[in-house]
Amino acid sequence: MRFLLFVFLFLIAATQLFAKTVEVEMWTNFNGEKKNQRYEPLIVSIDEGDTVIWKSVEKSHNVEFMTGGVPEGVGEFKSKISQDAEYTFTIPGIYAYICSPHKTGKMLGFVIVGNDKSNLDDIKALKYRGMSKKFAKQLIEDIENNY
Ligand SMILES: [Cu+2]
Repeated sequence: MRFLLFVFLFLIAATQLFAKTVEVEMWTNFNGEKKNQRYEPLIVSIDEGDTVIWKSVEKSHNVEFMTGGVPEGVGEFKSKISQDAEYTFTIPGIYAYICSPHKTGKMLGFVIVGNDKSNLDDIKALKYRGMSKKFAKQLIEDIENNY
């Protein structure tokens, strides 16, 4: 019995210990191309408890969770423009986020937490505007097929 308790406590500690931090870059001229505003990478797959840091590599970008584009129970998140942002993901599911000033372009990204794609239909039903519509479709296909 004491051994089981030990194993249990060890597993809890291990979860904390092995929590990862993943970086996503916010670019204005990605790949040296002018006005190629986007996140890199576009999709990240992480475990519960992991943290994403969005690096303000080039100015004028931020991170904002899309309304209805996050798992149930997740609150709003909107970071300051031109600053690094950080968020620890504790609830599994797919998160869709945009850059507030450039949401009609390609500044759209996804985080998949805990290999959980159960809210994929919600993600598909979101209103993506302008150029991001086609781009979102490609990324969602990628999520469906490769994650
Ligand atoms: Cu932007």
